[in-house]
Amino acid sequence: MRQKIVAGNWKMNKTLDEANILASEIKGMVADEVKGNVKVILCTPFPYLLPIKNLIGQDTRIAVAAQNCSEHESGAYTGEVSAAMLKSLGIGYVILGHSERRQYFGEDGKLLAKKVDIALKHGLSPIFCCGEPLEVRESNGHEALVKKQIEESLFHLDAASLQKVIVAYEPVWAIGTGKTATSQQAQDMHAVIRKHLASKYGEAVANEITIQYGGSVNAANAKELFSQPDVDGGLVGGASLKSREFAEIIKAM
Ligand code: G2H
Repeated sequence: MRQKIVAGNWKMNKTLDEANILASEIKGMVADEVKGNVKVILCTPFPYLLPIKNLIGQDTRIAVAAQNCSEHESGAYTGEVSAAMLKSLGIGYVILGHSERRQYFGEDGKLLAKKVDIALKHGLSPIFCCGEPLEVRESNGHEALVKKQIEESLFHLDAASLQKVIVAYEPVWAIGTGKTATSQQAQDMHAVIRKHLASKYGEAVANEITIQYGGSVNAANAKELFSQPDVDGGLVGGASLKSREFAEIIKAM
């Protein structure tokens, strides 16, 4: 059975004190709620990775993830954080290719392929984001664009490496806008992504890949989204900053 994942992408929010409170509330609330095959991942800003990881302790149902890493191994790259550094903290996951990184930091498919490689080299599982902007959806180019994003950054991997990748489909028009894709729109795209992965890696491999939906997931729409057969969880932004709502989303999984 596929791993289900509910990840909270905190983006650039919270002070350390606020982050500690949020993580301990989530830890307390989800303790009895997380079902057997569901993993909760807290994607925190870099400075909070270690404190939040320590706060979570031995609870294997909750993991901590970074929101980005450098494409370089090490060296004179002021302000950057390497995959090796993350691994040395005991971090197991890293978000790569979030649309905000693509949009504000000019990250493209070629660069993301390098980041995917270096993350995997150091034993991190990439949470690889893909998704189309509004004008592409409106001109019906969404399937082609998302397939291209996947080809550019993942299709060079062998099957064993791909199996370590989590895919997050996040339509850009639904991010932080309060506009969610309908559960049918999400399901349709997730099925397209899985089929595309199957065309390269075969159905058995594609069927094992976790595909999360992201874009204005909240306590009210999570159940309907997560009930879709190819939606294996959520990458949650704004609603993951409120412990009670995030716990409701986890319960909906
Ligand atoms: C999409 C999502 C989290 P939000 O960016 O990755 O954010 O739920 O606020 O739309």
